[in-house]
Amino acid sequence: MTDISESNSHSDPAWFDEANALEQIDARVAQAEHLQSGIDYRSLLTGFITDGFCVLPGAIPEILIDSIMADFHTAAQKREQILLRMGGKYNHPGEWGIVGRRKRVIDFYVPSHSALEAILAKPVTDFLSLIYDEPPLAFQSLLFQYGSQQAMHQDTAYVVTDSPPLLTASWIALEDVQAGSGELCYYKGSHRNIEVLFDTGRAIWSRDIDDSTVNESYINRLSRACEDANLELQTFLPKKGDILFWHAGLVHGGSEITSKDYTRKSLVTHYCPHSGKPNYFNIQKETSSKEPFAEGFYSSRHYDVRPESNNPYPIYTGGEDISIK
Ligand SMILES: O=C(O)CCC(=O)C(=O)O
Ligand SMILES: [Fe+2]
Repeated sequence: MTDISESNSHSDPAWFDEANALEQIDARVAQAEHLQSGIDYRSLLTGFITDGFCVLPGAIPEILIDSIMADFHTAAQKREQILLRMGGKYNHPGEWGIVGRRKRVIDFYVPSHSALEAILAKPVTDFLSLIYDEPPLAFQSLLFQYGSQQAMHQDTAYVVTDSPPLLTASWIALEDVQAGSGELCYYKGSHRNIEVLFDTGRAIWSRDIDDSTVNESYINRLSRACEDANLELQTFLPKKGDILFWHAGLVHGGSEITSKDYTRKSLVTHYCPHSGKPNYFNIQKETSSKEPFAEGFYSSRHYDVRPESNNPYPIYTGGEDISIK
């Protein structure tokens, strides 16, 4: 069942990884049409290129976030429509009782229209279209109620597409995040020159091929590489509605939860260019589709989002047969 094309077919560097990327910003922003006013896209691109991430404050209106959270609470009563994941396993229909701690809701933008509006909000599609030179495809998301405490990693190790350097993610704060809640953390600048392979020699981890020691070794060597390069470990303490975008190579994770009652409500989404292909398109060929929404597109490994399917329930709730968190 595993079908991981490790061809990394896009061998040309993305424009934002070229040596003269910073010099390209002005022309690219000037050429872009209909960008939302009041947002400094030049600064965002500069941060993304230089640091591997950038922050867009107050990008998602409070009312939309409240609506996502209302959908989240309604969803608790409609367990069949929601897909949870915990400890590398899917959980469906979700046992909601302990959702708080380690569970995350997968692809909540399908059952929640408000979540879809947020992950393809205009500032998001504007920024990602500048990055991609075409509209983005949102293809996987995780909604967290508490900190993930996920080990440091680069997303390309687990989230597989045909164009690894073009993978991006957004992290939307669904509340003001407090220190101690298991904040998102990252090594600033780690998207450049930090490349650590698994002991297998591969750049991608596969749950059905590699055991957990392979993963642990990778995690340890990755953090060590960042420390050896004297990269600064930073944490993200956003306000509700702020968005952080990160580059495919940014080494990041969830810090330890030191105040166990603090929530850390957040929505993470992975994107590739609209013309790109998430790995699951090679496996679920019939049901994988790219649906337009606002100025972008979305797809899901877990739901059949084709309009003709009209099926609100997840269709794929199985085990971990490809690397895509
Ligand atoms: O939000 C976090 O703690 C990390 C999530 C993450 O790394 C991811 O979804 O790719
Ligand atoms: Fe990640």
